[in-house]
Amino acid sequence: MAALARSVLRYSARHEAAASDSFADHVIAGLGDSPKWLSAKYFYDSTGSELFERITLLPEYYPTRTELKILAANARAMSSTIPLAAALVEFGTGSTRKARILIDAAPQIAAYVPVDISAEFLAQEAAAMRRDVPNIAVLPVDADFTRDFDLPSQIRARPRVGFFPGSTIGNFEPQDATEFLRQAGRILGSGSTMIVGVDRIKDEAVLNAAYDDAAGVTAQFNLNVLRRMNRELGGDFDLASFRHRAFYNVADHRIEMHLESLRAQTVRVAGRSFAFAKGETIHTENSYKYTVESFQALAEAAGWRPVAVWTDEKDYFAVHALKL
Ligand code: AVJ
Repeated sequence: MAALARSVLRYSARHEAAASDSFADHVIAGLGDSPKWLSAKYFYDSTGSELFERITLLPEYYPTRTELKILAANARAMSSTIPLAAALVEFGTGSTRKARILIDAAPQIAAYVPVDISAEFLAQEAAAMRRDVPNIAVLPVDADFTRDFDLPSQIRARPRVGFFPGSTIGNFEPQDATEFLRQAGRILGSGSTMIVGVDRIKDEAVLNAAYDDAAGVTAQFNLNVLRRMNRELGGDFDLASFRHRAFYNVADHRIEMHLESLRAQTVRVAGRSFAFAKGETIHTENSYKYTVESFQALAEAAGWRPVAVWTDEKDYFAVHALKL
């Protein structure tokens, strides 16, 4: 499913330091902490991935359709930032839909390198791309894109273009986003290009609605992590005793998602008991928003030079081109 790629992000350095790679250890660390937290990467089991796909179609959830519009409207201009015989390296390929827009507009792209931790999903997407675009080399890399990985030897001599759409970068803490871009630069090498989709700071009401939709799909998406803990870790969360909360934190420029306990209760999961006060929350996600300038400053701090930015008519979303 499209969302698998997102599951490798470190959502906070502090949180990650406390938690190991296993879901059980993560839950024990996060629910044992005060305030309680869980990494947003655990949203994306198969139900969560399907719910995320439904989110992208909601009237209130503007990011996906806005970015697709920006890509389609500016694909030729984006193509002009891409060198001859380049390799397009996509970090955390969810669906290849966005990359296809670039590839269709940039016939000089000679190779496509989707990087994802889900080998099965990757093989599926690679096969579809080979079928539809037979003239480019499709070279999938089964790796965690937030860590160091090796590019396929076949593209050693090619200029590289990184592609990181979807505002997935917003799930990183800002200092981790800088570190990620620096790391991407190390992997792609000097002279390379990076195209990054970033959600923008905007009217609070628009942001709040996008993460608390009228149909309640985002609420289901958030609450699904409780269901997942019940199923995978023998939990006894009563989903009716928690509610979805999402709000824009103006000072920190981020949407926060929480699960709020509607009563005082003790829950068992992963072989432990966790007490909740009435009104206490589990912090389940941060989704950082940037101005064009604040993202360019972040990119510059990571060693990249902003060369172009494309936006929509409402200034909701930005696609940045960076050069190293
Ligand atoms: C996949 C991280 C880009 O932050 O907008 C959507 C995830 N969470 N609704 C976002 C999400 C709630 C999404 N990203």
